[in-house]
Amino acid sequence: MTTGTLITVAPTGAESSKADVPALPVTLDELTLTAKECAALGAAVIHVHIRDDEARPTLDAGRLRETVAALREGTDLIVQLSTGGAVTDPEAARLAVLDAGPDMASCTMGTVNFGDDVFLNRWEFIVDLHTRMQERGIVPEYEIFDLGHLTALQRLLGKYGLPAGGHVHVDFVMGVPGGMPGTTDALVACRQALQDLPAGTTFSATGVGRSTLPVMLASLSAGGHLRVGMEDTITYAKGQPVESNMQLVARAVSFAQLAQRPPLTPAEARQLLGL
Ligand code: KMH
Ligand code: ZN
Repeated sequence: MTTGTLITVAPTGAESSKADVPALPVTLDELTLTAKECAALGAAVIHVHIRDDEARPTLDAGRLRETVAALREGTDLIVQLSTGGAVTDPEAARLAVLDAGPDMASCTMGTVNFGDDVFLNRWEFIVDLHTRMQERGIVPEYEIFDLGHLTALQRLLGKYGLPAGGHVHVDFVMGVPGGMPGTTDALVACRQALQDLPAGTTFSATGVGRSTLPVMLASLSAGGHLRVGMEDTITYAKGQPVESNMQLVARAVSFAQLAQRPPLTPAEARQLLGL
């Protein structure tokens, strides 16, 4: 059944530097302002990576708690912390992200080459993340960088049970050099594979770099949801840098409206995601 569109904004990520991308929100003030403006446009979820005083990626526990509190105070967005962090972050720090008590957290379903790096997600680590989120009532978003990650998710749910809230939501992260391509064919293959997951499983998709537009269009036409933001996209069109996360959210909202699947409110999104 086709519903409205869940729009997630991923405003910062861990890969771009502030020096290279000055519009990237890196301070708490920049992040909360971005969050408020994206919420006003139609975003319902914010996928959060934070930075330190030098704008480097960090998983500092105090900063994460402060960030969750500020986003809750300033917006009604669903706060999803990244447990992916940067490719250099150790597993213990990534697990400790859950201590900040977000509504949701990401859980990547396997190891993937990530440009010249490796984004390591061992099976035991995935199991730890999944079961700790179950215990704490944190709803996961399972990040799928490759088709086989969906098979790993099927195995995870079969062995360890459904996530907190009982609903399964996945995000196809497409077009990472080393992962699946950001194409309609790849998205359809992933959506087909959802038939082996619990009935009612929902998906979002994001296309990195130049796959942003094809993935957005494919996801909307296939009944999926959207993640957009400067974590994944820093070029709006050929030769035109992204000016702000709001520009990307506004484009996603207009595409969703064109598809007659308008943005879900945060309250509707909470219902969809089992929060
Ligand atoms: N920064 C990437 C290495 C996530 O947030 O869970 C991992 C990532 C996935 O962004
Ligand atoms: Zn992320």
